[in-house]
Amino acid sequence: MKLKALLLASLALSPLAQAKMDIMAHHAYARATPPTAVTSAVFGEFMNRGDKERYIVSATTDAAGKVELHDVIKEGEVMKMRQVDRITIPAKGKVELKPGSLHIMLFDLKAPLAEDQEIDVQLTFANGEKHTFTAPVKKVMSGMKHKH
Ligand SMILES: [Cu+2]
Repeated sequence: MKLKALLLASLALSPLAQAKMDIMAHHAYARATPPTAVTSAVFGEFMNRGDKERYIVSATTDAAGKVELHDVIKEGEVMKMRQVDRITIPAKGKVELKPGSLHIMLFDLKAPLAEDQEIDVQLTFANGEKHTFTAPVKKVMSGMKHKH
């Protein structure tokens, strides 16, 4: 009991540990792929409990050779993906990554993503901090065609 209290106290005193706890990933998942696909995407809800805006500037995963941050924009009647420099998580707020909107794009998959697998994804923030979360692989209803 005492040990736990001490541990909590030291966590609270460490600014890095404190800052890391500000970011939380919820309902994260990666899109299951057909056996021949080499691209996929990661979605989820990212919460920021801190009182400063935070910026995701890059992401990595062992599952993919290349990872980019993407958004989807409408050009006339056509939905197009484009790379973005950063994804902002508002202070005391959240950002939702979902099909047809912001997502973490995976290229050069080392193996197809099959349902019930899990992949670890590491985010890097503008301030240099990193945050790793686990994304189970799920089938995604194709609400839109995902084209490059
Ligand atoms: Cu994309």
